[in-house]
Amino acid sequence: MNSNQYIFPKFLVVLVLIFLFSCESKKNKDVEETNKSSQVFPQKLPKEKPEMELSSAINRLYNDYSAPKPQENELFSQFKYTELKGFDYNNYDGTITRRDPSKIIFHNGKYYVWYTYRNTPTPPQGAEKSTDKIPSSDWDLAEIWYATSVDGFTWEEQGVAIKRPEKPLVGWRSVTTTDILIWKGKYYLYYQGFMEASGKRGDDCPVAVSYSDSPDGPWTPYNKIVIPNGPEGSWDQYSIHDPYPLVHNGKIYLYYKSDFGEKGDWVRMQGLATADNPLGPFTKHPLNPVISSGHETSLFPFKTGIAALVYKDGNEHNTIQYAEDGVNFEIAAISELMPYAAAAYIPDAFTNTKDGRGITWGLAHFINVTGNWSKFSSKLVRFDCDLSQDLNDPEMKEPRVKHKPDVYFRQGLSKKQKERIIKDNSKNTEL
Ligand code: AAL
Repeated sequence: MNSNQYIFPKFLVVLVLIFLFSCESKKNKDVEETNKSSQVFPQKLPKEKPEMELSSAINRLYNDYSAPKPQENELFSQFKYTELKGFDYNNYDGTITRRDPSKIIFHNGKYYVWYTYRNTPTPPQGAEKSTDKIPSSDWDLAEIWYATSVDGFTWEEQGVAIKRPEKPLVGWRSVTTTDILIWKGKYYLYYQGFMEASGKRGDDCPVAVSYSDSPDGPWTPYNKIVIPNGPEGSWDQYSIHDPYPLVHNGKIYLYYKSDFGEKGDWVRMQGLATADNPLGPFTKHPLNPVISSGHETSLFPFKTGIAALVYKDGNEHNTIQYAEDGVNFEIAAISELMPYAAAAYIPDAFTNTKDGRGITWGLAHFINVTGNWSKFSSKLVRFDCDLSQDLNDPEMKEPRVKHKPDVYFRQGLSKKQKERIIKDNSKNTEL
């Protein structure tokens, strides 16, 4: 037989083998597909994503959350609240307010917190009635005060940190809603610097900064706008609120909120501005806004990324979010009764950590404490949670917040809603 005759049968054998193999692998694939589609979701919730066809909800369960159960989701927590001792509010008559606390730092054996402090002869009266003595809003004609504590429950008010400067310096009308940065051993307080009474057009202001060698001051004002409002027509054209600095990737990551849209129907979202120097220049991130919801958003380093407490406004209110890059945030957990203006004690807020340990407590505020709009004032409170790699508190990981019936009944129908229901009933005709 010549060599060609040898090649031909070999070639044929190879062809047959390829054919048989492809049939076998198709059969296996078909079997696998059949198995996948015929598999039923198991009785014991798998810890890892199962190899089977899954609905979008179950895909999301394994793709979006750190664990398929909230009890094991390290970015889920309940929030517990405690009254603070050491602050007087004139019986909540509306003349004294403390609100929008800063992150908490620990220095020389004491916790420090800074906050908006208003002490005016009257409660807020709205922009039209406001004067240089009468506040337009709860945070108008305010200063930045501070307090210290050895246990985080009882506080000793130390007095003013940042006064309102003389007109026309930034913040002459009101300095509010501050947050702290520690950078290369110096202390920086960023705050909203109002140049007119809040509410005239909107809650319009830029951000200013003062600095000190000690958390007890004295504080030197930079007396320039450090985070400017955006250009005409941009989302952050009018307000740069809630300045919130962290250190991440070796830079200052200053998150902030802006109110935009129409008065009375504000949209609120969060932006990011970064800098290598606390006094700027700050560069706003090209993807701003980076969080679609939230208000006074609190953030903290978590593992290699940044986590955010997002509540109050927007589609994604009542969520805890996470961004590996500190920019592209995804929902990591859903919670309720989240702290307003949460300002946590974050030991690694400024350490440029690559393994953020998370948070277990901080201060927040309750606004309009009495519910009487003619006596509007706010108070500082403490919250506790378990959003920490170093704590395992199962009570905090219980998804059900147990409310007594009166909590539900207090969310009763309004007069308008009752009238609508009565009207709807009258439309029913006898069948
Ligand atoms: C707060 C913050 C800012 C706003 C006002 C006072 O919750 O968002 O500080 O300007 O409300």
